[in-house]
Amino acid sequence: MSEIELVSGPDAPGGELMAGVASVLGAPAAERRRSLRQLPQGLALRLYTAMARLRAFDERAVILQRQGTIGTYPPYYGEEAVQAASVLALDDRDWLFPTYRQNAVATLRGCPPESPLLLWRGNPAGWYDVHRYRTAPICVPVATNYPHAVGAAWGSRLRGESTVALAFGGDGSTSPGDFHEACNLAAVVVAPVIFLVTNNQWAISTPVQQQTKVTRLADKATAYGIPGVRVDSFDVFACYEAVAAAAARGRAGLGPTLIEAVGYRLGPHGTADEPSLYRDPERARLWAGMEPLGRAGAAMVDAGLTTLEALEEIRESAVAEMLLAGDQLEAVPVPELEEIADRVHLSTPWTLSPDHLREPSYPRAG
Ligand SMILES: Cc1ncc(C[n+]2csc(CCOP(=O)(O)OP(=O)(O)O)c2C)c(N)n1
Ligand SMILES: [Mg+2]
Repeated sequence: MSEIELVSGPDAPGGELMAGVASVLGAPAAERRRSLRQLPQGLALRLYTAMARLRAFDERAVILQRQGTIGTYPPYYGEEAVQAASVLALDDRDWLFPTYRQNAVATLRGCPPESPLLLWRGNPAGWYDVHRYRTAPICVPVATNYPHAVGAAWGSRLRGESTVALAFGGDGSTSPGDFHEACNLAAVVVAPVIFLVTNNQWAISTPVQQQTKVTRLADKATAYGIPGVRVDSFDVFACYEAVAAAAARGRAGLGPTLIEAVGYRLGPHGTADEPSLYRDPERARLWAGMEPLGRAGAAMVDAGLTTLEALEEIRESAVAEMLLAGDQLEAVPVPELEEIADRVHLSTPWTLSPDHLREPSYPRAG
């Protein structure tokens, strides 16, 4: 397995930012092999498969966006490890609160991939059953999903259940008040919640150094009296350990954990974004060596857990699944006008009534 290329600068792989973060794949070869061989039977392949499926979804979604089949799309290339590890380290009864960046996590719990794709197509048929998959609707307003997760976790504790809730977010999401209020409340009510912050160093075009004066986002946990841990976001095995430990804390009645998954946004913010306008493409190229699927696969083969051919088969079947999902989108009927507001209000206000929406004077695009 090739070693990660070291570049200078505090925000580079191998630089200050990554110093001391929990890592399995970054350990010396003998230790890394030992750790992988000690994993529960089949876990490495399950993690790899989940990452491969997320990767195939993401790649297909970008193609569908370019073809005009879906509208805008926020790619998560490079963040598959955090997402796959989170889902697999939790029980299926635990709640997930994704943002736009983790828009396909419900597919790892059986939700058809067409659902999130239809959502990006603007078709309400893409609203999956949140109770069935224990996955909240993807959240676009930054940080508002943190208090939602605290509510779900607190509620489960009050009912005497053992479920935990995990909310995803980014470096930028640690600035708004919702994040701080959620951390504080969760600590005070001992809510079994995990705040999983992926520090990809960018909030659209704002670098993390301009976002906050805290170098290690996990340090923000100190202000609320909760543990803050740091983990390599490109290392699916380290992410798995971190989430499993945080979930165990929550279930043991010890309350919330903040996990900072440290990495770099390898792609654009969204399909309408052009990062070369505001950051050095060379830097992204250097971080690309940390890409989690290839990195995990190489280490698994090196440890004798699997073969390159077996991994290729996993990737091919994930791609085939996604081709099928993408092909079905255009056949899904466009819903009736009134369905658009169906799940927004308990009772639909007159401003969104079918009669009003069909008024010739109603403002329309174009
Ligand atoms: C409350 C709110 N303010 C601003 C925006 C516009 N916006 C969308 S994504 C984003 C950046 C978020 O960055 P980060 O939290 O680091 O997550 P990432 O996109 O890197 O996953 C912003 C400012 C928004 N969606 N919601
Ligand atoms: Mg970010």
